[in-house]
Amino acid sequence: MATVDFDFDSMREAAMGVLGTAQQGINSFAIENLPFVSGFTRMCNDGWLQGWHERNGGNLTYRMTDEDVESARPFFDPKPREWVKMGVTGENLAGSFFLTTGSGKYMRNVEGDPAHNIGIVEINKKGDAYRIVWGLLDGAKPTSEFPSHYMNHCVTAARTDGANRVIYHAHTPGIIEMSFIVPLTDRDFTRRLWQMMTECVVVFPAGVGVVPWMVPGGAAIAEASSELMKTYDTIVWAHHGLFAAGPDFDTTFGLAHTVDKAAQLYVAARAANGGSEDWLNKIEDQGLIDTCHDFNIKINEAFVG
Ligand code: 2HA
Ligand code: ZN
Repeated sequence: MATVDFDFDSMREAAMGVLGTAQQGINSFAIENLPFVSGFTRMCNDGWLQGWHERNGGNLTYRMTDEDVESARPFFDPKPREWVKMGVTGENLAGSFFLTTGSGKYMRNVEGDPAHNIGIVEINKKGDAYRIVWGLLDGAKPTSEFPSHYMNHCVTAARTDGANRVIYHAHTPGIIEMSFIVPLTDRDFTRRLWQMMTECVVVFPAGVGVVPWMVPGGAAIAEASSELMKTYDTIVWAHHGLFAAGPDFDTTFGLAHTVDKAAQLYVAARAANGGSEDWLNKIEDQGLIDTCHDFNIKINEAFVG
């Protein structure tokens, strides 16, 4: 009788190889489909489509919930990378995990290749260093603005009882244009933005804070921004763009969108008016106050009257 010589060892190896590849396929498919990752990558692409992210401009961070961390943990590297000092300290978010865009990475590439362009970092117990636990492949690092993002997260989380989770930085053209022609004060920017479109005062009733031109990427601009984030969800960086804070991707993107649309309206209306701010018609302060009253929203009274 003829015998067939089965080589069970090599058959098992081949089967394990197929299973291993399938497992990896499922894993890499799944992390991109976790709701917090897909919401994040969609927002990166939305900003790109608005024209706010030329080259590597702009960055986004999201503070993960405990459930997000548990759902992502199976995908974490077997061995986390080195701890890296941030140059700033924020104790109230020590131990948190963030999803962040990468330094030098382009927003337009995030959706197509998350693992190379974004990553998850863990903050240490002192709140002064991070380490990468997933993504940012091939030596990539978190955004150069990570110190600003982290400090802004610390103050907005404290101010909202933990509700705030998203910090977004975009090179929004309207805000950059306004920096040239409006005094760089919170009041001057806020009043002009509120007056441009009826719902602005409802969307950002506290107004916007303004940081004068500063060198980006360091601890000094992080400290200046986070000081203003104690009061505002939107910070103008003169001649650079804006920072927006919010509890989720929709609210934060919507805030940045509303603020920059108002800024673009201001610049266009002023140009159409021959450069003058002497408007024929406008929303009066009483109109802003009445709108907030009817929407049951508290307006920042420092900026009306
Ligand atoms: O390039 O936007 O502010 C990333 C930035 C730095
Ligand atoms: Zn920037």
